[in-house]
Amino acid sequence: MLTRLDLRGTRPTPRSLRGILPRAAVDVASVLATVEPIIADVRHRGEEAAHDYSERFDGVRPASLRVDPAELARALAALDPDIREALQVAIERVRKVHAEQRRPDVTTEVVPGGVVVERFVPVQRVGLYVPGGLAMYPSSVVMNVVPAQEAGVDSIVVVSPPQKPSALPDERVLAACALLGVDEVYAVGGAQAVAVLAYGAGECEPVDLITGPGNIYVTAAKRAVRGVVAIDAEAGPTEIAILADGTADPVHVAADLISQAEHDPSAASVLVTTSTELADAVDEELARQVPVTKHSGRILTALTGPQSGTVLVDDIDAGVAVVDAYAAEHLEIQTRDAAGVAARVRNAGAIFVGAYSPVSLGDYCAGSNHVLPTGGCARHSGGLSTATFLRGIHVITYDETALADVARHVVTLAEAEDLPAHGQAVTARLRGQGR
Ligand code: HSO
Ligand code: ZN
Repeated sequence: MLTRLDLRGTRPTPRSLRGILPRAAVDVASVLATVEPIIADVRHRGEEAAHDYSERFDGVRPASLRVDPAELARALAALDPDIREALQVAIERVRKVHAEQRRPDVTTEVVPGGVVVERFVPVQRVGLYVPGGLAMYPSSVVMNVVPAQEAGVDSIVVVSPPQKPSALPDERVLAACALLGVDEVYAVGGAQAVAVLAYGAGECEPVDLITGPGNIYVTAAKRAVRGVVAIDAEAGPTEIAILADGTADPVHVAADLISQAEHDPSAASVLVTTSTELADAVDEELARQVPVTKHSGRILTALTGPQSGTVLVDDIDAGVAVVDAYAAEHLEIQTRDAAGVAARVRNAGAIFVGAYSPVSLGDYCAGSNHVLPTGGCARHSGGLSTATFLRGIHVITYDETALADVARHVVTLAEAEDLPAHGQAVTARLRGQGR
């Protein structure tokens, strides 16, 4: 079922690997021209424009942009008790991990009398995008809100597309907001939601940072407003790569490849293996499991698309080189000495180690975050964390002696850059001291 790329007997460089590995061609730039007028319109006409786009793209017109907090309470009261319990477990575990990511201030005495403190200060107001397209994502409410809360963000806003026929965001998304104590929720999705967050509209004041994944229009809109606000990352379709040897169980490998393909017809599932027997067995398993799973149509599209495939390698070292070049959003290691292999991987959004750590555990209840870099961005970025919502502010305090001791070096560097007034700002303080 999966297209096969046989790299055995070759020694591809990281650069050539980037060119030949399966990967979705996501062209965010190509939709910028579509989202820019939407953003401009919402910026100028505010709430009414947002409703117009909801009507056009979501097929419903919300009565108001802000969801009445009474609706949140109602959604929580109506939530299935099993879902509520599961969300509570997810929240507890995610909170446990993200609480430990808080960062104490760091004080460095550079010289006696010269101190630099790095103070970690939360962003004041953040907007969290929770998608609602092919699937509904109350779990993404947890993954965005908990790190923001643990960072100490004062003002947390959730936006999520209005659904038919209620014209409100999905019930479970509303309930998750209520469970987490978030009461500022707006019924808006797509590029228009990003515009509402960046510029403000109706009751919504502008935010300082927008996080959370969305479709290509949301991603393009985030790119368009970057600079006016900060964004976490540009999320593309979800990806799973599995590095496996002959010890892996093909039933599990197939199930995990299918699990992420379930998100989207353009999701990517990539198996990297040293074993042709495993590759064959996984193909057989896919042929058996896909037809009996609920969303078999989009799963089949994702698994047979050019973004998915099996890569055959000579040995685990070659496999590590392949997964490093691919830099998957989610990487599973299902090999002998999985922990040892995982320790050698440099590029991945999150690494799932051994037979009992499937990606879907991390999607919900491992305690780790599921908002992760896609499209190779794991080469330079990590996933959402408490640190995403913190800024390091350097606080510099030198006394007179400490300044005087380094003054001549400041003056020298200022003159080297032809910026003598920089030097004078130092010497003006030290005149008459014989220095
Ligand atoms: N795998 C998705 C997250 C998710 N899965 C939410 C299920 N619900 C991207 O990491
Ligand atoms: Zn998932």
